[in-house]
Amino acid sequence: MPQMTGSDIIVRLLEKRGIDIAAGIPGGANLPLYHALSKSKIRHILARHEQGAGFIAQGMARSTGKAAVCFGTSGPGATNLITAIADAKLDSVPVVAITGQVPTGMIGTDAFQEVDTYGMTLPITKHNFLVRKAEELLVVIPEAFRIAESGRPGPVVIDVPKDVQKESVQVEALPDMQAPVRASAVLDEADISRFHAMLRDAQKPVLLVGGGVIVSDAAAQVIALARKNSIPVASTLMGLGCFPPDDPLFIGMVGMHGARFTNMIMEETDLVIALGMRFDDRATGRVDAFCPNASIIHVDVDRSEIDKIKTASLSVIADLSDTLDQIVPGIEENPRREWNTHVQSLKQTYALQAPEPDDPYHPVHLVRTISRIADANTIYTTDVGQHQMWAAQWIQVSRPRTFLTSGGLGTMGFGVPAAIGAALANPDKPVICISGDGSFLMNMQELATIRDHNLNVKILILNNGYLGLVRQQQEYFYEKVYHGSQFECQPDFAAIASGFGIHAQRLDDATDPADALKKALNQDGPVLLDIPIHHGKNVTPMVPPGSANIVMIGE
Ligand SMILES: Cc1ncc(C[n+]2csc(CCOP(=O)(O)OP(=O)(O)O)c2C)c(N)n1
Ligand SMILES: [Mg+2]
Repeated sequence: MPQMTGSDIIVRLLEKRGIDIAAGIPGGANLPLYHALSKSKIRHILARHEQGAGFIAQGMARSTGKAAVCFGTSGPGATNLITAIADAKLDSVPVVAITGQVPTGMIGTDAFQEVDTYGMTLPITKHNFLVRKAEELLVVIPEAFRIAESGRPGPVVIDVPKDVQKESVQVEALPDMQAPVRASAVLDEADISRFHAMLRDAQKPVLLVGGGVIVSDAAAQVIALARKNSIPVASTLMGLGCFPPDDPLFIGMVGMHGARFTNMIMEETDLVIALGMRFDDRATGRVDAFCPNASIIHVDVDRSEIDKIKTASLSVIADLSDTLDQIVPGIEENPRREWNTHVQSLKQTYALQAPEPDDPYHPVHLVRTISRIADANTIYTTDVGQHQMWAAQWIQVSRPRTFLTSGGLGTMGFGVPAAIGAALANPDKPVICISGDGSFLMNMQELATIRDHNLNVKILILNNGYLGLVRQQQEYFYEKVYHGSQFECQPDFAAIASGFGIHAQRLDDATDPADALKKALNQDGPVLLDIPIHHGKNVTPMVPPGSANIVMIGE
């Protein structure tokens, strides 16, 4: 019966769980854990800020679907992780954050670097633990992974006091790591018939897919359902990638920055089949005016989402992939000629407008060029702002888990570290981070991490000298008073990246951006391009916050 310390138990169980990469930063309160890690095969990625470590874990988790791990010390280490944890909660990402805590005897004394990590993370985690004894880790670590990955995934925090990390206990045998529990369900025959009947009776059905389709690996079933019954498919921001964008049935992203035709079709539809989506306000606009003519079938693994925002006529609380396996076989083939002809004509008349081709530095042209020339296996990450919305509108995302974006929390600073995580977990795939000049500055210290591991990450900054999405709202809704949204100093991003040892270039009028993009994407290793764009370009159309989606301004 070997003696093991709490730290050894953590590390051995992480290894048993198949964790081979984990990001973090050490400090006084997690040094015993780091000492144990030094003897492990787990590849430690030294981030330069714990928020970076949290988003690196997210990049791994979002691109693979498997829970990923990050570490932080007590106090500021834990507070720095908070934003990434909250972000994972809102986008249902399985992250296990292991934080150091002051020794148990000092908890509650305002000890050096003490914060109540458990209390602070209670509302932003799926579950959290404060471990009091080393032997508890034998239960807590497997539980944390099971919870993070089961049903609707989410972040779990394990706060481990320093004395617990050091405590030595007899361990008979390490526990098995349990597989995540799928919320599989055998559907009620009555529900299946009701689903079929509602679809049969509908004249203008639409499938509305969200991030849950990706989480549940249900893209293939969604495609089968849509094609069998010729149902147009709209997506939320988080659902992008689960339906092929070039399929005529695809009608794009709904909501605040959706195309006109998409929101118009949602206005007309008489049946919304909402799959793994939660009626977020950026998708619905004014809720009572969202799909005003439609009945709703809502399938979601999380009971608390049902009837939370929109009341469903039929709801199924179960894993989507499982549900569709039972629903699709009984779906009738139906060409729905009239509805689809109408949808196509709206699509033609009210599609997103690409600007005239005279300005190659127009952000829409740039994003379309990136999408056209990038390798088909590319994983994209974005930051938050106009560039994110142009990316969502114009990048042809054709596979699940290849468009990683901070949807629910909308966190500037997400893009670069998430790209690192994606690159670490997918060494065979190119990674492109589309960022903005504001967002980039929020986690650019992770350029050092990129350099450490020579990651194949291309960072493309659409540089408008502004907090552009804020500027756009001020232009439309705040009397064109641009208070606090214009940057006075224009950092030399290429010089900064070079300072980190990363190949970089600032494009200018003399450079053909398509050429420069091609060269950058074909180059081995990390590259940063600082791409000037005109500050006055807006993301259109736009639904004014709080308005019905049918009220769209801009082209
Ligand atoms: C951490 C954080 N702070 C503030 C905001 C509010 N916000 C949303 S978009 C945006 C502007 C982002 O600027 P930039 O990265 O340059 O992107 P752009 O809109 O110019 O493309 C701001 C400040 C946010 N989303 N996240
Ligand atoms: Mg900007």
